[in-house]
Amino acid sequence: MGGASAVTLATALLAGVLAGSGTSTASEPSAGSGTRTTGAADERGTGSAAGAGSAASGARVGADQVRMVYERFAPPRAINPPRAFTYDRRRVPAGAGIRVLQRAGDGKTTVRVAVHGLAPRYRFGVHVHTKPCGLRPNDSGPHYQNVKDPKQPSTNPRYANPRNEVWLDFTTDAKGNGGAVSRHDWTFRRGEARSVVLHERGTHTGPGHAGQAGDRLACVSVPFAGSKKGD
Ligand SMILES: [Cu+2]
Repeated sequence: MGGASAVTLATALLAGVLAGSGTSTASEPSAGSGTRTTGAADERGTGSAAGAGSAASGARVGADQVRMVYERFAPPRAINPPRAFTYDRRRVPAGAGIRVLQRAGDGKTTVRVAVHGLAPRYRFGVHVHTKPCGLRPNDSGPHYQNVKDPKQPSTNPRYANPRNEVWLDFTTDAKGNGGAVSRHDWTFRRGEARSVVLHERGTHTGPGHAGQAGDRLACVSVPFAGSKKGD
């Protein structure tokens, strides 16, 4: 199948974005140059591209489950809604791109996010949320927590911390590229991790407002693989 090679390519692309510097790799579709023709093949290569600039795929590589999503942000619209919403076109312009790659297996989860075309030199708070994106910024629900805080919304650092939640805060470079990676020794409960949300500032860690990061600027729906049964 083409899945494994597509995933390998995606990893290489992410590495290119994450490397960050002013030079974009030849294979990265649009991080630097503004042209996006060269990268078309990698999107199509998954065999499940849903249209220009939009792709999602799932695969198994060895014992690991892999999910990969690439989307371009678009403003909310009720008819034919996008999978990636921007609620703030100043900091997340329409047409900016986001790629999310998840690997899960052996009781561990790795999530990588890479973006291009966002506001330059800007600190975004970024987390995995429990519901898909929607027309309203809050549709994506609360943060995914491995151990759920009985008190919601959760602002207790015992629960709202980057070990119990998936935080992917990053600061964009001068070109608006950025990315982050998280690793956890647990896996998602199936169907309970559904999106990645970009917030207006880096994530707080102190008591009373831990996990908070200001307004939700943008959101991409991701059907994260989960191997753990729900509670
Ligand atoms: Cu969040």
